[in-house]
Amino acid sequence: MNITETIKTTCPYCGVGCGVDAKIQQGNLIAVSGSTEHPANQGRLCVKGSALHETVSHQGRMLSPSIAGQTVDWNTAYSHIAEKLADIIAQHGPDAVAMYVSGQILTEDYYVANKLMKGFIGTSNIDTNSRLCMSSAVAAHKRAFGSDTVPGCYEDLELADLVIITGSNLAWAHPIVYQRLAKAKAERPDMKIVVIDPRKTASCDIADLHLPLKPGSDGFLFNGLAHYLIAHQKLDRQFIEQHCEGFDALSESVQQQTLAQTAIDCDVPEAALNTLYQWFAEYEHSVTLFSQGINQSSSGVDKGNAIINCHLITGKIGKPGATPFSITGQPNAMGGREVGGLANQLAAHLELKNPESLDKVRRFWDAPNMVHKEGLKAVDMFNAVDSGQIKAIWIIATNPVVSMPDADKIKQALTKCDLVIVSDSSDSTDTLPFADVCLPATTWGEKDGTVTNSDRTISRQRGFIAPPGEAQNDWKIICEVAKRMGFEEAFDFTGSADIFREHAALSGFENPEANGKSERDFDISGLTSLTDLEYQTLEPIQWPVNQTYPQGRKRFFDDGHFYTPTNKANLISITPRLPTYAADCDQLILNTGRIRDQWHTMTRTGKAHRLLEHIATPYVEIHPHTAEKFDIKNNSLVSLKDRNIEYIARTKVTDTQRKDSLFVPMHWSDAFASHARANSLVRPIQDALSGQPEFKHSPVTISPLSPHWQGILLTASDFTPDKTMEWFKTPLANGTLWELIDLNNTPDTDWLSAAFPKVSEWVQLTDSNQRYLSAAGFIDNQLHIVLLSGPELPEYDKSWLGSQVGERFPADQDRLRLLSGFPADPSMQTGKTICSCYQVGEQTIINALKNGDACSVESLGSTLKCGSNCGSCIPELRTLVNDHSCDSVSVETDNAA
Ligand SMILES: Nc1nc2c(c(=O)[nH]1)N[C@H]1C(S)=C(S)[C@@H](COP(=O)(O)OP(=O)(O)OC[C@H]3O[C@@H](n4cnc5c(=O)[nH]c(N)nc54)[C@H](O)[C@@H]3O)O[C@H]1N2
Ligand SMILES: Nc1nc2c(c(=O)[nH]1)N[C@H]1C(S)=C(S)[C@@H](COP(=O)(O)OP(=O)(O)OC[C@H]3O[C@@H](n4cnc5c(=O)[nH]c(N)nc54)[C@H](O)[C@@H]3O)O[C@H]1N2
Ligand code: SF4
Ligand SMILES: [Mo]
Repeated sequence: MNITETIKTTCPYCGVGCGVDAKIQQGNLIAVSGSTEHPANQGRLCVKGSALHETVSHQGRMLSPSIAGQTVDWNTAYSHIAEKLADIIAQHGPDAVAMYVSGQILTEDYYVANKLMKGFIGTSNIDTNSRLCMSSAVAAHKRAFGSDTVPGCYEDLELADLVIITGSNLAWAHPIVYQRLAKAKAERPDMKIVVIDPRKTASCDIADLHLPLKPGSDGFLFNGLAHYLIAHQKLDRQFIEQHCEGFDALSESVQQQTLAQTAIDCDVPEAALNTLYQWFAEYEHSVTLFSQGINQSSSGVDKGNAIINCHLITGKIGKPGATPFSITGQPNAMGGREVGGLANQLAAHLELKNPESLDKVRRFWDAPNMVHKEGLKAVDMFNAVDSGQIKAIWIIATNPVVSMPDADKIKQALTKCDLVIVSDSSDSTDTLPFADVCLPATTWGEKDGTVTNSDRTISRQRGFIAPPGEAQNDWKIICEVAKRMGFEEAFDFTGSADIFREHAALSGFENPEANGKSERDFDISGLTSLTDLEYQTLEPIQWPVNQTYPQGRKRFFDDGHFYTPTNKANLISITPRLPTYAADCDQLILNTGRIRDQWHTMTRTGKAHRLLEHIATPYVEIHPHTAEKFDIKNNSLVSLKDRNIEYIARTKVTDTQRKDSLFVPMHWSDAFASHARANSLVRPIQDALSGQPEFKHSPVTISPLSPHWQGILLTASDFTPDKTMEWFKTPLANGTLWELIDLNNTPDTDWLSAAFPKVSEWVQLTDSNQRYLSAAGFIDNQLHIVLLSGPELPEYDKSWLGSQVGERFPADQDRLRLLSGFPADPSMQTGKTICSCYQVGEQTIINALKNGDACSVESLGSTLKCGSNCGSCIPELRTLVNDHSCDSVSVETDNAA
């Protein structure tokens, strides 16, 4: 009997926090769709979310605990860790122990990790990858509001008349929020959207104005806005007087930041800047959404405050359609903030620096070893591992060898460390080789708990697949170690519901509600007495949840009440400054970030072939002028260098990039390319206030590479490139595609037969100088390997050639056809995949547009289906429509998915 069951859960990728309906048949996840009743997505899913069922295979999963490479049972692993940690603490004190956790674990996992470290082991050396993500925004919120509160909600974007998107590529990084905004804009075309980003990104597709500002100059831009608002008297005087402090100092500090000066500082046209300022002054309903282009900066906190200042002095906060909006990246970045997962935070939005707060938590936990000072922030934490000050580090759900700045130093630090414990679901991250103890964790689809998204909505992730092998829940692993360290009672939780209740109770502990306000913003005391069943069936709800707001609260600060000692917001005067490194004649500035279909270090999205079709290999975006200056061509190989560290990828020459900077994706690891870990190049510069690294501005040099030969190799079997070769690897549905680059040796064929000893029949083509070589190898007539190579990367049809691996080729002429790289029938050529959901290629789309079969994004959707599922490719479809559509029809502006 095939019974299909639908389980309601939450997407494990970005901070939008979409509700997912998971269809289960006989214990297997067979399909996913967006939950129509979830407030974040209302039925939609982006391309990553809609490929979730393709990433849950047990292939590549870590299956059992191991110590020094030897498989052990859980009991041995727990006891080993507990004993080792106890030894280190006894000899060197609790600060010799550290945990480095992640915004991708559930609130319940996070809560027990923080409790163990800060109350029981007695060190604040627990930090999280959220340090790399939104710690600048957290610090800016606390300076301005006295608490780390996100004032608004997603609906505000739809209600606004002006949406400023700065330092965010919303279309690719928060696709469903972007689609909601695009729909609102389509329905109300008068609504204004402004994108502020040095690059012209896919998010500019719906923008009325794009300001390609000088990298890192946002502080000048928002101080310039404050100056404009003050000079033109476009202020909410009453709000300033009743609810803000520091106005005079702010006015004074922005005095020199005139429009003309700001245009120079930001290197943008004065008229464009004036338009933005006028709109902000004019539209009461304005939202400024910001993300990593603001946060990941040596002055990220100041930039956040410069943005918030503009909203406070105009009273554009706490009202429908009016708010500053720091959007979170990871699915549970917000939950991490609730439990106090950063080294300078305490649980439940209590202050680590405040002795009274510390005492509250100590009493609530009955903690024997309550901390009394802040711990080390991520970059400093790994420096302390490197210097030997930290002797044990437990890394949970993050891959720092790829994602931390100065990533080669992380390798070095971990190599020296006495005890490295890594809890991960994957069996092959770049960090795992440095672990002494490897712990297999359950992951999405297997674990139960809660996550909180960008607009404070708490949603349930539910488990519905049996974990593979011995994989165990993160909360359980932490609690078992804690119990063996002598803390049985405090960690004797029966399940995630039990932990959640304690977390909710702490949020309400000595947090009195008076006149409809709790003393602390984070208060979910209304959820303290959920039964297990109520927890199981918990519907999404926005915090706070207490007596005043039993059903949650959409907006904070609508009452002008802030969480500072005076209950007034602080206007923070900042001195804008450029990034630590500026471009000079030899150096360029390296900007890094995300692509549409990959998630971070690719341990999960790298498993879904569909998600590798949009962009399969790492690249360097470079402006045509810069390319010419350095004698670099499009799609050619280049080397980026800094401090003798090299990064190798192909170029995308494009005028969407500024002349002074380069962009590379952050995602590639040593598992997918020989030299394309962006963070090996990124310098560990931090914001002094938040400790957030400056990932967007590192100095590099660029030079073209001239390979002796290069090519593609498609194979059904395992293959390891020679150590002297450079390579990019792409898993395909029925094999693996390797791009091989030989910078040192001339081509020869011997290695090929040596690499594939089982291949019995070969066809081969080469020229008289042996500069070009194409070969195909067969086992029992079945295609096993194809190589196409030459001085340049050969052209070929990836989808077609990829689909031939494993097929039977008895006839010689068909075998030779393979070596051309293209199908005999040109109509079968599809080109690069644009729509991953329906696998529609660029060439197919261009043909349809040229033939007149479609003339708009909408008609492409009805003829080819592209763009009609998740909608993530709509910005690219629009570009193709603009470039190739038959002239007679104008381009429609409907952005709805
Ligand atoms: N597809 C996908 N989506 C994701 C993720 C993913 O890995 N893949 N990760 C999630 C996570 S954890 C996060 S934190 C978010 C991040 O989401 P975003 O912050 O939107 O992503 P990024 O691409 O890192 O950076 C955003 C933009 O900042 C711009 N920028 C660089 N320097 C400056 C500057 O000086 N000023 C301004 N104004 N802009 C600048 C970059 O050019 C880039 O386009 O994405 C989340 N969503
Ligand atoms: N150059 C550059 N670097 C960056 C950034 C940038 O913009 N530019 N952005 C930074 C930002 S914002 C972020 S958030 C980080 C992200 O960087 P990371 O956190 O390092 O990236 P992930 O690949 O998401 O790592 C998550 C790991 O957890 C594992 N995992 C998945 N589910 C579970 C689970 O339930 N339990 C356990 N124990 N493990 C699990 C996955 O297999 C994976 O190895 O990167 C940062 N680094
Ligand atoms: S926008 Fe996409 S990745 Fe983000 S939560 Fe929704 S479905 Fe998941
Ligand atoms: Mo992030």
